[in-house]
Amino acid sequence: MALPNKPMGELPAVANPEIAEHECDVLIVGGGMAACGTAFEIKKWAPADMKIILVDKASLERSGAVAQGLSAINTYIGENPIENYVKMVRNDLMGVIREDLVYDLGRHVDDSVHLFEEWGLPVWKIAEDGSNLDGSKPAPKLTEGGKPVRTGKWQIMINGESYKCIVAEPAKTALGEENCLERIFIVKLLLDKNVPNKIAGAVGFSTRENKVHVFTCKTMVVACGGAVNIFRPRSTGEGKGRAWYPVWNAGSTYTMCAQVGATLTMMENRFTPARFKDGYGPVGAWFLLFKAKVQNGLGEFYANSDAVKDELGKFMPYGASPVTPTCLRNHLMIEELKAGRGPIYMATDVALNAFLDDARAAGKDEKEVKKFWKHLESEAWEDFLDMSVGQAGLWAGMNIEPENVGSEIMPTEPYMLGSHSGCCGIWVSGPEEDWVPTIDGPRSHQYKWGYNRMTTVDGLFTAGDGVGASGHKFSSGSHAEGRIVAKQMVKYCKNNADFKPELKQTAQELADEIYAPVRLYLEHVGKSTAADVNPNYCKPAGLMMRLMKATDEYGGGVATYYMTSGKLLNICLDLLQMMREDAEKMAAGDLHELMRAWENYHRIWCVETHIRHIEFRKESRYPGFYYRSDFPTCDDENWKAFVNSTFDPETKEWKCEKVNCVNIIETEPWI
Ligand code: SFD
Ligand code: AMP
Repeated sequence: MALPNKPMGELPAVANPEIAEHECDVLIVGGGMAACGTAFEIKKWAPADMKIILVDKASLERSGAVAQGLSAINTYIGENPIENYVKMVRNDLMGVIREDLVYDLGRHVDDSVHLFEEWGLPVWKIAEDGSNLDGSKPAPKLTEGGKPVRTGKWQIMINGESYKCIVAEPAKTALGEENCLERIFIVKLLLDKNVPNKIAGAVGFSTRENKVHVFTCKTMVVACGGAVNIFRPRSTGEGKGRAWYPVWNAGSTYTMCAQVGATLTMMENRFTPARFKDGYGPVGAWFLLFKAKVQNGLGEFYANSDAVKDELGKFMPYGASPVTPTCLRNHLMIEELKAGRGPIYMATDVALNAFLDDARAAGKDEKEVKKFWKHLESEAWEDFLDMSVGQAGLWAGMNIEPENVGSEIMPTEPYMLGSHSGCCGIWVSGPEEDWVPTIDGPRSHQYKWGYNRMTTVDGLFTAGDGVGASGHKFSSGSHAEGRIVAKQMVKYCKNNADFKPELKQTAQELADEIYAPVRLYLEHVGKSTAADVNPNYCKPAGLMMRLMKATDEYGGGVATYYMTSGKLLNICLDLLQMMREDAEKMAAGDLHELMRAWENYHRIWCVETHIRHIEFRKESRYPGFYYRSDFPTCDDENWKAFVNSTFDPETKEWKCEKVNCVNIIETEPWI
């Protein structure tokens, strides 16, 4: 249950918080799309006496990436063969994906979309005469044969400002409000005291009262989204806080699972999205629905030139595919910018006027054309208003009329995620079915070990941004994956009915650890005149800037046009190592700052895995997302493979390894 917002200001932290202990069978960590999927689904399979708790850092109704809403559902298979979905994902992610996971997702995702519509999400439909009904006019549902407005082959348009509220409500209702604990930030996962490599609980703290929460459970799903603010954002100073992905997701999923020994995969992958400059507005609908093209500063539509074909030819076979992979589209843009032919515009003016010309050519009179234009204009604005309000504000503030001028687009700072157009994450078991390859060796090499979406740690599951090597799930796929996990966790619980989880540390020891930054602050705050400047501690805000400087300059951030090298990466790793040591000296005066402190720990860890993986992979697999100057090409002969890494919680050592990537779906023809 949500605690009310603070009356005024931040709540000062105290040295000795209250401690609450909770016992349950299933713990759902996170409250985003994936976690809501799990919460909604699980009661269908669980016996009535199975105790299930969900714990979210924020409030379910508006937490996670979908907080502001979305204007499209990017994965709806519909009339397409699932095999083609796998091919699209494989091509966009430069050949290296877990096809079993992607196929499995493809066969379940539409069911979640149908539920969203049933719960009240307006899906845009096409009328009998081919016109666009938006989401506001009566039309048959998708399950009744209603035809969605497709932007691309896989995406459908929605009126999605309230998307997250619509998805959260049935999740909460299914689980029971009393079982949804909100405003609790989970700091770390806890292994069982007696059985090696088995999950037994988690610990976190309330961001609304001085209270530490300790959970014991038989099984758990961690779905805390991706990692934001790990690189210096383009919006600094007065624009700080504006980012594309949700600022409050701090890499908790990857860090917390890695720390208990879960194998990670493809952590070298990142998503560097091209977005409308400064407002981070989405580009997909503009490219796909409005057929807008990119134009350089010289007014050239560079994307179809011969020079571009030659450039793409360097990245075969991916450069030759009918839909250029997202990273290579970025690469082309970066080449233009580096050659001084910036800025890059989304030619909104050309696209919108072409629609009007088409309407006139189709015999519409000027009154009809005007009406058509009004409709088109409102669709264009709604694309932003539904999911990126700041961009609409920026357009208004800059006097931008999209029909008269183009808008700048720009590759942003990098993000780590596994559900959008990226694929970093955790190595999980695929479905226990014959078509999924059986591979000998440790779990970190296998494709299946009993429970679909279970990590290499017993009882620990993940979904959404958490599952690696399986991108392009988006909001709908993340929800569907959460539902897959729900059923598996119930099965796991039943099969482990006798397991009595026991923690290694006492609740008091855990509380001491979580509140250490508060105690450091209270001990030393009086020793200088300003609470933020003190020889005995550092503050989270300063440490975050230090992290961003290191990754930006050495890890291939915007400062170097995403270029790095073995030499630079090793400098970055040294800096991160020192930062980890100094992070022990972070001090927190209030609960908000305590959250910032622990978010920083999560970010430092998570970005360290990213840098380690890029260093290990001796090639540039995703040109346009990052480059290695010492290995500038995409080398399929040696590196069409996963990079997996595992941290040993006992020895504290990291191991990186190359793991075979198996094709399950035929590789040709392209779709
Ligand atoms: O325009 C802790 N996404 C899009 N998906 C689509 O289907 N269509 C779009 O139009 C999409 N686009 C888009 C998207 C996202 C964003 C931010 C924008 C635009 C601006 C992607 C989806 O939103 C995304 O794939 C899913 O939401 C991923 O789901 P999931 O469950 O993996 O993550 P989440 O929803 O962010 O939820 C995370 C939850 O974890 C909580 N949390 N809880 C406890 N302890 C901790 N330590 C925690 N840390 C985090 C969060 O509060 C949250 O509840 S477009 O770009 O293409
Ligand atoms: P975006 O707004 O960039 O997040 O994209 C939304 C959806 O459209 C995702 O499924 C993207 O893969 C897809 N997309 C965006 N731009 C293009 C493009 N130029 N060509 C093909 N697909 C695109």
